[in-house]
Amino acid sequence: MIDEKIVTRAIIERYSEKLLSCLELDVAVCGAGPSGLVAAYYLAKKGLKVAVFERKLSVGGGMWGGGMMFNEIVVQEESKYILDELDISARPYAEGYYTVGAVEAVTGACFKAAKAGAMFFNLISVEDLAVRENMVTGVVINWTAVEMASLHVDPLTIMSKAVIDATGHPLEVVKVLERKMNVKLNTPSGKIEGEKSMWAHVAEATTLENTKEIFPGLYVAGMSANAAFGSYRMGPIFGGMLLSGKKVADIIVDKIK
Ligand code: 48F
Repeated sequence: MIDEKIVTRAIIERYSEKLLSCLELDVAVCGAGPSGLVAAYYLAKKGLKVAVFERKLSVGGGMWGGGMMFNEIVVQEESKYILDELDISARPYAEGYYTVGAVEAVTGACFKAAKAGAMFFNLISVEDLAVRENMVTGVVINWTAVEMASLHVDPLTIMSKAVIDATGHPLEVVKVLERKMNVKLNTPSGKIEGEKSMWAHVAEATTLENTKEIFPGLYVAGMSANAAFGSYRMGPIFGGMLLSGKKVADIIVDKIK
C-alpha cells in the first residue's frame, strides 16, 4: 500500500537536505544552458561543491530548439572531445563540422553533470548577488514563480567562493551588479560592452577569449561572455559554448582549489 504521507515527507526532507547542503558552495552556476552544464560537469568532476540555479522548469537553455526549432545543433572539431567525454554522439557532416541531436546534447550534458555531483535547482532564479567590499561572495535566489507573479517575497542567500554568469544573451547577473553597485568591471570600458549582431566565426573564438573573471568572484561563460565584452552572437553552433564551460571550470579550479 502506498502511503502518501511518506511520499510527501520524502520529497520535502530530501529537497531540504539538498538545499541545506548548498548554503555554502564552491561554485554557484547561474543558468543551465550548454556553458553552465559543461562548467558544472567539469567543476563537480574535480570535487568542487557546485550548484546550478536555473530559472525555467527545464535545463538546457537554448540548445533544445537547435536552429529555428530544427532540433539539431552544429559543433566544430575543436570541441568534439567534450562531447566524447559526455558520451554524446556526434555525426560528421562536413570536414570539421558535426551535428548532434539537440535533445541528446541537453540530456547527456545534464546527466553527466548530475552524476559527477553537481546539484540542480530548477525553477529558481538568481535575482541578485551577495557583495562584500569589492568581491562577489554569493547569489541571492528566489522561486521563479514568485518573480512571475510579482509577489512581494524576500529571497534567500547562498554563499559561494565563485559565481558564474551563464545566463546567456541577457547577462542577467552581471547586469544586476552593474546596475546596483556601480562597480568597474574587467572590460575595456569598465562597463558592460553589449552584444553585437551575428558573426559566427569571430563570435566562436571570442566566446572563449571572453570567458574570464569579470569582477572579483564573478565569472562569465558562454553567450554571457560575449555580451559582457562586446562581441558577436553565433547562432546554433555550440562548440564555443562547450569550450567556454570547460575553460571557466579550469580557471575556477586553479583559483580556488
Ligand atoms: O541561453 P543559454 O543556452 O546560455 P549559454 O550557455 O548558451 C547560449 C546558446 O544557447 C545560444 C547561443 C550559442 O549558440 O547563442 O543562445 O550561453 O542558457 C541560459 C540559461 O540561463 C537561464 C535561462 O533560463 C537559460 O536556461 N537563466 C537566465 N537568467 C537566469 C537564469 C537567472 N537570473 N537565474 C537563473 N537562470
